[in-house]
Amino acid sequence: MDIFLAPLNWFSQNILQNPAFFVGLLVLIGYLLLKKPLHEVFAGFVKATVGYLILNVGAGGLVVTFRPILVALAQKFNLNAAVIDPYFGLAAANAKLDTMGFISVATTALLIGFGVNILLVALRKITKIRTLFITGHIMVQQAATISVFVLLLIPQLQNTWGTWAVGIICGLYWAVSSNMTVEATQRLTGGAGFAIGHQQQFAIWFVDKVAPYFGKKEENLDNLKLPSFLSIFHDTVVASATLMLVFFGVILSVLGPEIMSNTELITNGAYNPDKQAFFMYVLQTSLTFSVYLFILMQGVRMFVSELTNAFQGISNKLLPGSFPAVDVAASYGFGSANAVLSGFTFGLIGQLVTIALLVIFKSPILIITGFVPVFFDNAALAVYADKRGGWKAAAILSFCSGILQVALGAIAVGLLQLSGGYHGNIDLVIPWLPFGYLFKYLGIAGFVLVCLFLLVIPQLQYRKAKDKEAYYKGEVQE
Ligand code: ASC
Repeated sequence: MDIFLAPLNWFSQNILQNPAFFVGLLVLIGYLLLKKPLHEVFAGFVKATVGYLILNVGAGGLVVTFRPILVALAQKFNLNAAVIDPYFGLAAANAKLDTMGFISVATTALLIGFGVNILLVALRKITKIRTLFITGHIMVQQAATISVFVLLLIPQLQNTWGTWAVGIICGLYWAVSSNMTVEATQRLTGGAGFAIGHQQQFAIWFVDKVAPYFGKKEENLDNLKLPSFLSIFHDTVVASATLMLVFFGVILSVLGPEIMSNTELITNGAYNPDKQAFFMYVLQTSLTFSVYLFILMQGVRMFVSELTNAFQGISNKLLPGSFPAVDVAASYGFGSANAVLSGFTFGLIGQLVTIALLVIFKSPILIITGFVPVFFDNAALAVYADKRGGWKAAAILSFCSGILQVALGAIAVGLLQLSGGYHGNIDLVIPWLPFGYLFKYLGIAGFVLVCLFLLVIPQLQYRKAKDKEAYYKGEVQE
């Protein structure tokens, strides 16, 4: 058994859970299949891997710098609350699985899920699935949260079958949800040949469908007529720096030098009173947001263009008609320049209003804004919404998403009896919260029902497509 398991575990740890190398490997294989000269294969591998590593620097910088600041707010006001953020969610889910005696389920389920996804693509003539979810760090987080959903809420599965059940449902969710983003993403990117495999695929599908009802696509953020002095905000660096100066400027000033110099709390970029004036520290930290955002977009550009070209090799020869489902940040460069920031802003307002309501109505479970969902989810939803329904759709839909993330996040914390945090990304409340209730009240029947529901979705997508050839090619059909 070990002979099979050892290479699989090696692959899982070194490649699958490290998407930079996974994407690099896909580019390498893709270019080899396209019979490119070896030096071009090598260059493609390097550019894709380095591009993804740059994306990691940007996304990682944003996450490690700004997450602790939001969490410190809770400390300052003595709030004992759950942080809705996938990294906190991962810790909370692992703690839960540990007390239940199932800590190793998620890693095995990850591999099973990936296998299920490949199988579903291979059988695409029957399953209608076109997408392979390759965002490993997200799969790790989701496998842990989904393990809690399945094992806690369906006690009959608290045995070896449970690992298979978690793996199967993870694989189904990865394949089906990313498949739902093909049309929206192709429309957004003008046919760049990738889909989204992250934490908001159901929401992207939904936003793409409803955005036209909220406004006109011509009235998008790029076309927004701003008075001449405000037009400087069409530049992402200027806009993000100014917004963050106001937003984090206020937060950092409220937190004050004492908390910000506590290195246990502020693990990255803590304030050092001996080296800098506090005002300058606030200025620098706020502007750092623009730095990381800029880096992130740069990395995305690099790896997306390589992956898009190389994946043609894979989708022509290896897994015909397949699309890679990648990190949602890949979509940011294709929208209006300021959609990302407007999604973050309106999502944040939605979250803060809802948190205030939880406090006012004395909810037994309080929620703290987590950086990852409020930024990455809502930014993406605004990018897609703006493309289809202009700035009004972007604002309204990201605001609604902020409300749902908090309100339903609180319910999920209660349902899963988690302490300290919940995953919090929009897909992990809808559809996962309703899935959870089906598990809880119908047990194994609920599990089967959810699997069938997931299997039916691509069938409906296929049935709706007027041109079946175009469906497999991911061509946009109006
Ligand atoms: C997540 C998560 C991250 C970011 C990153 C965005 O959900 O866990 O680290 O979003 O993937 O590019």
